[in-house]
Amino acid sequence: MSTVEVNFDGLIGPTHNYAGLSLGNIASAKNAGGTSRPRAAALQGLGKMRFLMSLGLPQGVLLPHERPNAAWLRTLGFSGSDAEVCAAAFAADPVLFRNAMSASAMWTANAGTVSPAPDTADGRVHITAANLSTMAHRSIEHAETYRQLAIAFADTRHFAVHAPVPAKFGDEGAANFMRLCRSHGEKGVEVFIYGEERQGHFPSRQDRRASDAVARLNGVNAAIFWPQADAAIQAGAFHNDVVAVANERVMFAHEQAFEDKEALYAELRRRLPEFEIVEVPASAVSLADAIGSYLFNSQLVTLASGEMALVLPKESEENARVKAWLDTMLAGNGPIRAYHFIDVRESMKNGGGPACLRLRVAVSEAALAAIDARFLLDDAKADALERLIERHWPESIAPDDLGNPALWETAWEARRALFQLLELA
Ligand code: SUG
Repeated sequence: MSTVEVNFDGLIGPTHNYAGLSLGNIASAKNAGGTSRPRAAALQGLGKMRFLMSLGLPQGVLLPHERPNAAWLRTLGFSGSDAEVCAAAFAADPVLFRNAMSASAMWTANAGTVSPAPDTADGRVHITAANLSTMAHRSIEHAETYRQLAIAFADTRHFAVHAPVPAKFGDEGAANFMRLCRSHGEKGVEVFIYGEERQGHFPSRQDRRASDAVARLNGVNAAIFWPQADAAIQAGAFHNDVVAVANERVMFAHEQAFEDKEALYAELRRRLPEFEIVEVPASAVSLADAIGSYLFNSQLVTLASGEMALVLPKESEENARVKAWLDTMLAGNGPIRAYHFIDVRESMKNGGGPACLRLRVAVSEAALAAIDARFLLDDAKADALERLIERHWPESIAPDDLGNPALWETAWEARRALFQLLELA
């Protein structure tokens, strides 16, 4: 039976804004205080999903979370109706309130870690929701993420969805995870990349113990745990997927992505003789260029022809050194045979490229059929979503708008309309 990989993209929510909440995320800091365009952002994200479908790949969608998050603010002692809770929180602590407005659930590479069936002890697909405990605005995602995953993957014949590991051990999900295998349907080696705290000015967000726990929860047969290079974290690679991506037997990575990279490559070769590394040297593309262009935060996909293609952000095309490297790569006879640039600029300005916006779930045909179809996309649903976004998503959000009750009502109403469209309670 054939196995396919479904990309579950996060639909970009109506409160998408630039509040600069993520220390260590250079784009988020640079664009803090700017005016966002939620409608354009959501349409860009949907455009990416449509593009992947046009490549012949199945596509899924996860939904924006309830924002502003009045339930969370209530746990912090604010009371009254949702609007009263938000008004009180905004008046008392506008910085705190910004966390309750973030649309960060769009970056579903951080929703959880997925171990496909061929890798796990019981032969089911295992998914552990990520706790995202390092950043306040992201730490409030896991409850709803877990609920959505539990609905989408409710069929326990094929799936097991696990609650996040406890908060002390920061886990950022698939953004720090790579799977190497001959093909999606074969047994893989799962590589868990963690950060080692070395007192740098930027935090590492993935705790080794969290990676260990996720591998145990998912029942992973073959796992490797490897430290992300501190140089990469301190240069702004707050997740491993900013400097590396893998697909089947191929890893596409920056030379400075990992500590002791030769040992990692040797271990991967030992476990998977077909392993192939496409490594970009710092002399061609510096870490700063890689992080500025998000070259590695691309989707590396296998097409029906068996060839691999990269789906990159437009920012990679606009960096002359990155573009030159990509052209040299294509002129050679490496495993990556095509590239496509797409516009997800609104998300990019918060440090979220094409790869951040999707969670990969490799499934057999039978498991695909068992996924709750409300979370799968086709052209008709994409058309309906587009109309919904055009109608309900705000055109722009300036920093001063965040405290405006009319914006809160618009966001809640947009979510109600979305849930109605998808027939979700
Ligand atoms: O966690 N940005 C996200 C970007 C996540 C990117 N994901 C992956 N690399 N997989 C983050 O830093 C910025 C939000 C703000 O500043 O308002 C933000 O949370």
